[in-house]
Amino acid sequence: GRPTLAVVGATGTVGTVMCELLSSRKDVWGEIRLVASARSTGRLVSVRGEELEVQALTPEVFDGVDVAMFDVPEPVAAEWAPVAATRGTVVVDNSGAFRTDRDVPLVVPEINAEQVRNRPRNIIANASCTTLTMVVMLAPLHREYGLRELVLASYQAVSGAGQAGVDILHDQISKVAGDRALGTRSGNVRQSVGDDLGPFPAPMALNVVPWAGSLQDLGWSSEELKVRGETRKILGLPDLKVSATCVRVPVITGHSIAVHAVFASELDAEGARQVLRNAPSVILVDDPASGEFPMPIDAVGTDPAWVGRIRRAMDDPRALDLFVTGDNLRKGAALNTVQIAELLAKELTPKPSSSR
Ligand code: 2RA
Repeated sequence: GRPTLAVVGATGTVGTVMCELLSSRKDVWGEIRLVASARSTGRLVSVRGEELEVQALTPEVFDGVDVAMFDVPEPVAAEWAPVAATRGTVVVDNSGAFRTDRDVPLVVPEINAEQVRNRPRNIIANASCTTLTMVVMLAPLHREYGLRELVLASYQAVSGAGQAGVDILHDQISKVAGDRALGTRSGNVRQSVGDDLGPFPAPMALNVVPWAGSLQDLGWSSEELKVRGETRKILGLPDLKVSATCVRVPVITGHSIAVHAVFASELDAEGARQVLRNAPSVILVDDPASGEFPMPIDAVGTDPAWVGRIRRAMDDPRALDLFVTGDNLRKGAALNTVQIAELLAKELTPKPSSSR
């Protein structure tokens, strides 16, 4: 029969998108089990048209499970993914717990699907949403022109910080609405939104905050180091030069990234567009004359990376400047995890015996 799937973290922002995606792929899985923290057990979630009851996270919940998709906080994944893996479940983990582990592949099906088989720990890692938004369009350009260096700035949606991020932005927008004086004098936005900043270090409404994640060495944020490390691992470029600045912006869902990419060989914008036209999971939206740009309000809820503003760098014929936007909850997290799980399902589903 078909493999059994568990969704661990089924009631979170990403878990909810996972359940939606599973409902549009009917004939892949047999039993689906929804698992979440104690406060969510007993809740009913509709998947594939049936109401499933959310179960508590216990070792036994993995008995008989072939594949488990995890979207839980890093410490929870670090503790529970090995528990599932030792019970014979292949874990696809969305957290950062295992991404840098040499024995754990970091898989993007459009780029390195073959890495799914290289899983000595029975754990496969999913990259962070910022990296996934960018790397799907970078890989085909790298294959064609040989990527050497990246300089990027991200414009990250608040849903990357979960429901709390979305809620605080809505609350702050309602507080600042209508007051035309706000943002015209230092401090008056802070005054208007008050002390509750939710998961962010500063007010999000009418602002941009040049920070995501936690403080690491030499002033870098965890988000910026993740983008660098994950991009190197996925593309197999351990010496790739990457300089990232990750910025949080008042957008609900849809991460965007301005990219300056330096290649080994000379290229031009039309050549790059041609490569991207033929790339999987990428759509070109690049017609400034008609006001067509990749933007989160259009990309949200869709699967591909939206790429535009493609131009050759003015001062380097081997460099390209462009802008990419993608849904950070979908391809940035849930969809890529579902795609990896489906590669596993194909491997685990017994082939129909060829009738003689
Ligand atoms: C963020 N990339 O946007 C991180 C985790 N989703 O906050």
